[in-house]
Formats: sequence, C-alpha cells, structure tokens
Amino acid sequence: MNVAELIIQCLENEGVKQIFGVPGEENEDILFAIADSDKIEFIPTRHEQGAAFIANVWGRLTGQAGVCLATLGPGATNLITGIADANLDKAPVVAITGQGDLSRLHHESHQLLDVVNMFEPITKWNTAIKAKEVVPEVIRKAFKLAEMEKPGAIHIELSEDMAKKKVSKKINPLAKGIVHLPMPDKDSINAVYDLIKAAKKPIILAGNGVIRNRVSSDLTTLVQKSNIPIVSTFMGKGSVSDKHPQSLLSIGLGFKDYVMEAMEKADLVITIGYDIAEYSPENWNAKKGKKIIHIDFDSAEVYNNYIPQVELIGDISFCVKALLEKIETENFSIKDKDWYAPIRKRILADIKSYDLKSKDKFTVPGVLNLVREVTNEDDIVISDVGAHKMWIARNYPTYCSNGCIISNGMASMGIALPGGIAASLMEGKRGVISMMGDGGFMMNLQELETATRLGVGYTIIIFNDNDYGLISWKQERSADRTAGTHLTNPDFVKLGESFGIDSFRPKNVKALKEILQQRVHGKKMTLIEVPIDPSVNQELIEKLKNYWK
Ligand SMILES: Cc1ncc(C[n+]2csc(CCOP(=O)(O)OP(=O)(O)O)c2C)c(N)n1
Repeated sequence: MNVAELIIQCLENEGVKQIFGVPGEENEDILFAIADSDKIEFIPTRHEQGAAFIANVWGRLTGQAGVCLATLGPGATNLITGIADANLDKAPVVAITGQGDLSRLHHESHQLLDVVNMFEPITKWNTAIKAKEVVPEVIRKAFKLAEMEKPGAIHIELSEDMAKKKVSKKINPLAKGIVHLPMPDKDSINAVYDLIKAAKKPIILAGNGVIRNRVSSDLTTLVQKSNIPIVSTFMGKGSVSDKHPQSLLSIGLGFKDYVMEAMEKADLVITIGYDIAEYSPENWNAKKGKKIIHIDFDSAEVYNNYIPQVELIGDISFCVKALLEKIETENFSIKDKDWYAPIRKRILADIKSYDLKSKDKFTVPGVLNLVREVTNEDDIVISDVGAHKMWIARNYPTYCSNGCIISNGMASMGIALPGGIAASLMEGKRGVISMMGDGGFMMNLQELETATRLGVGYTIIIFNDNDYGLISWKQERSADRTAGTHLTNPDFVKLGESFGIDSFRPKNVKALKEILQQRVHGKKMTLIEVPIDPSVNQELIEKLKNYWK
C-alpha cells in the first residue's frame, strides 16, 4: 500500500462517496487509488472552482465535508474562490492538492507555488503531509475540524513523491468518536430567560447556525409558545417556516426594508447561530442601543454595534431546547402579541404585489412568485449572487431548513450552477432549482457538461438583463449612473441545447408557468432563460424611501 491508497482508505472511513476535481500529473496516485476504491468515485469537473462549489454546497446540505481535488500551482489557485467561499459561509469542505516532489520545493520550479501559505488565510486548518505515518491523523483531523462547529474549509497538500511512498498495512484509519459540545448551565439559561421576560418587544434573529444544526423544530415550538417573532438572515432562511404567522421573513439588504421596522421596534434581539460575516449589526443596531442576547457556538465578536448583555455559548440546539423548557415551565409568552403582525402583513402584501399578469414583462420577484407556486415545501432553491439574490432573499418565502441556499458570507458569484449538481446528487426526491444572473451563469457554465455527464436533473433559471445587475443597481443608487457593468450574451437556449440540455426562452407568463410545472420535478436538466426588466430594482428603492419618509 502507498500513501495515496492509505489516504483513500481514510476517506472511505470518513464516509466520503464522491471527490470532485480536475486531475493533474502530480496527483495521479490519488486518482489511481480512487479508481481502485469500490466506495469512492472521482467526478471530473471542468474547472476546479466548479469542484470546490459542488463540495461546498454538498457540505452545507449534508453537514458532511464535501471533498475536492486539484493539482499543484494553477489547479490550486483555481480552487481558491470556492474554498474561501466555503470557509466564510461555514461549509465543511476538505480540499486536497498535489505538489511537486519534496526534492524540488526549495528552488524555482515548474508550476511551483507555496500553496500551503496561499491557503492559510482562507481555511480553518491547512497542512502538507510530510511523513507517511501521519496520514490517519491528518485525515481524521481534517474531517473533524471541517465538520465541527463552526465548520469550514480544510486544505491538505500531498507531494508527488510522498503519495508514492510505501506504508505498512498495519497503519489504519482512526476511529471517529462522538463529540458532545458544551452546554450552558441552568443559571445561564435562567439569566437569559430573565432578560427575555423583562423585554417588551423581543425578536429572534436566526442565522446559518440554526440551519446547520437542524434546530428548526425546537425553535418553531419556542417561537410558538413564547409569541416572539423571528427574522432570519439570508443563510438562516427556513429556520422557522415563513408560513408561520410569527415569521417576518429575511433581513439582509443593504438598504432599509420593511422588516427593519421590527428590528427598530424591538427592545431585545436574541441572535441564534448568527454569523456576523453575513450581515453586519451596524445595519440593525446603528444606534448601538439594542439589548442583545447572543446564542452561538463561539463567543461574540467584539464589535461596536454588537455588545451582548449575555452570551450563551455552546451547543445551540441544547440552548434552544433548554430555553423552550424554561418557557414552557414558566408558561411564558410576551404580552404584546400584535406589534409585529402588521409588519408581516406588509411584507407578504409587498411580495404578492409582484405577481405577474399575463402581458407583463418578466421581473425577478414576479418569476419568484411563479416558482414558489409550482414548488413543493421542501424543494431546494440555490441562489447565485447578484440583484436576483437580493430578491430571492427578500421575496422567496422558505418553508424548511436548506430550502434556500444562499452564499452570503463570501457571496461569490458562480456558486449556483455547480451547487445544483451537489443538491441533485444527494436529494433524491426534492426538486432543485438553481437561479442565477447572466453574469454568474457565464462564470461556471462549463459545469453544464459535468451535470449532463453525471445524468443529474435540475432546473437552471438565468435571469438575463445583459448586465452585472447588482452593481448597476448600487451605482445608480449612489451616483445615478453606471460604469463597467453592461454585457452582451450568447444565445443561452442554443448554448444549453449544445450541451444536450432542454432549453427554453418563454415568451410570456403562461409559457413560463407551464415550463416550470412540467420541468421542476422532472429530474431532467432544464435551462430557462428569462429576459428580465430590472426597473423593479430602482422602484423598490423609491418605494422604500417613500415609506420611511
Ligand atoms: C466572483 C465575484 N466577482 C464579482 C463579484 C461582485 N458582484 C456581485 S454581484 C455582481 C453582478 C452579478 O451579475 P449577474 O450574475 O448578472 O446577476 P444580477 O446582478 O444581474 O442579478 C458582481 C459583479 C462577486 N460577488 N463575486
């Protein structure tokens, strides 16, 4: 057995089923070892970024680290965006890169980059395998750290000569133990409860941690029993179903939306699993006066606008359960139950106002209403990054955990198309729709071939405005002009068809609805180009400006 084979044995032990990546000369031993494994399959992608994004979304959806592979130098640099995105979005990912022989690392050499140093700022842990005996420890540590709260990206470098080294068959993968996370004691729970009891208008701000830790069920009961309303960050969408009368949907736009009224009125914000990378507290605590309870795995970042009265650090599912028990024992619920109801009503009415009439031009929020109409509660929408993401976050009610995947820590364009592959590979029955702008589509469209080769089936919606729309939107807001944003595009329908994908450009609302109805649960690759009218973007700003006057 060689080191590469031992690594694959260790990956099998971690439950890895697929490794996504691009081969290189320096990682051939790993590829041969995968080919000889009956548990792990190598899935070649058309760009390392695609592989990293597939692993990233796989990690987010399953809680188990997605694995990607690249060669040294250019392969490793191509991985960077997807890996950094996983790290800032707290998605468990393990990336393995090849490297030249140890004998040539000390001088200038073909494709040689200091990859370990390069990955240092974008990973949770990062190492090179320098001795064959350490393989089981390195792989176990990689998966343990990648998957443990808060999850993130790990990078392991394997040089070509190390991969070939012979190892004793007596070296085995390490066993996995059960990790119990710390649980706050009764006094701390009581202290938090006392603060909640003293508040008149408490509100819960649920983040990505709630989704990662599958806390939705207990959180829903807590919300219900206490009458406390809830808002979620973009990555916390679905923490509590948006059908629930206490859900005020999502917060996170760079300008003041209706939901902000609830944050302004609230005298106590209870954050649960909230990652500051996602949405700065400056947005909702500009005056710094809010009382805050911080419930998370890590202590709160020191931040001018985020100074919690109490922090409950530990296993957030335990914290929510313990708080729920206390609330039930004390038979507690907030007295003023109606302060947030009109806000929810306004948010829902606003979403509804974008319903498309038969002759209307397509708009992103209008199309989202159609999508929501034809999708099941537990279907998966994956958003790319752009103006459409703002609309998806704001206007797409989400009814379950991981019902809407958004990258909002790193917020990198290009995630949605490859992300759809991950979701389709794992989620047998759930329909999967990846939505993106023309800009984001063109960043990773090469993975259409990966998707068709794999035989996965999901729906791609391209909102086409021939523009880097979000940037135009922002520029228009700040300077009433645009620069460097306008694009031209190929014929997306012909392009999709050239990959053997059924592709559509619906002419009207009825046609789009019919296509969605027929295709979303059809498990066949589908590409829909929707030419959109972006004027709703600026109109939203005006509408909100008038509202807040
Ligand atoms: C990789 C990457 N490059 C640049 C950006 C900055 N950026 C954010 S949104 C955006 C425009 C997105 O355009 P498009 O994909 O067409 O979507 P739209 O905004 O039109 O909905 C850009 C350039 C980014 N987030 N990620």
